[in-house]
Amino acid sequence: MAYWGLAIPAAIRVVETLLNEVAGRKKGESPAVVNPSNSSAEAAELRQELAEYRAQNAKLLSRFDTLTAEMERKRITTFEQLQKRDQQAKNDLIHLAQETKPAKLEGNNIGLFGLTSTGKSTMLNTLIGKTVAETGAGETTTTITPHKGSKFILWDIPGRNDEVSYFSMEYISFFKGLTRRLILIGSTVKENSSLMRLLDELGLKYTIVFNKFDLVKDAEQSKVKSKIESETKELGLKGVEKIYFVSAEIPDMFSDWVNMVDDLTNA
Ligand SMILES: Nc1nc2c(ncn2[C@@H]2O[C@H](COP(=O)(O)OP(=O)(O)O)[C@@H](O)[C@H]2O)c(=O)[nH]1
Ligand SMILES: [Mg+2]
Repeated sequence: MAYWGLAIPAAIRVVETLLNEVAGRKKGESPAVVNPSNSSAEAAELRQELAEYRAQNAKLLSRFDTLTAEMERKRITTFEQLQKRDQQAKNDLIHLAQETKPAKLEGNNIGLFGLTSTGKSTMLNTLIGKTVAETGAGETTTTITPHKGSKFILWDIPGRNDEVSYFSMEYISFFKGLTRRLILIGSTVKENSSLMRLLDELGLKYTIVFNKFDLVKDAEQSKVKSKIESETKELGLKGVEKIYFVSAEIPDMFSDWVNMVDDLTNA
């Protein structure tokens, strides 16, 4: 992991490692994100922090494990399915989530959520002002990665289609610890409403970002805006703070870009 400029604070690195371990475990990978053969002082400290975290939270972690094992058995992978098929498990999850403390993230930490190809990595590069994340067709980023800019730390959160990683103490703690949650969409609010409903239940606010607005014809733009706004109302979403219509590729094209950057800078 190579970083530039000011180093990523250790607390942030711990959270990054935890999240990627959970995601790996849910995919059936072995949890060796922290390479055991890496004997550097930094890696040793990280391993120690992780062990302490697990010891401190052992009880809550095991309650989460029991619940998610049950959900896996029932093949429940999204929050929407959970709401429809298992009210009891949903209530249990909300309960555990309430007991989960926000991750202690230093500074202004902003999460970029969105399905594959909605433009998370492109937006991150534009916001930071240099190419730090790989972009392109398909999912080029498979792990959660924090990138440090001068005003914020941006977290690229790959759009996995299975959200089972989200039903974990580590992820919920991370969601709670973020200063802003941006959910990028490509054409409809519905494409990611399951995540929005989960955040609603956690009492967390989020910002919807309609990216690639440059691809919408001039004559269609106001229609698309009203469609997205009415969709948000119809879905009954509670935590929507703002909706921005932007182009991460041509940021100067829409004034919402500057408004969004101001908002993020003052988070
Ligand atoms: N026209 C247009 N294309 C974009 C915009 N943002 C991203 N893209 C393109 O969409 C594709 C996916 O972008 P990427 O940032 O890799 O998406 P990610 O999977 O969400 O990280 C790339 O080919 C980008 O060049 C935008 O605002 N306008
Ligand atoms: Mg990406």
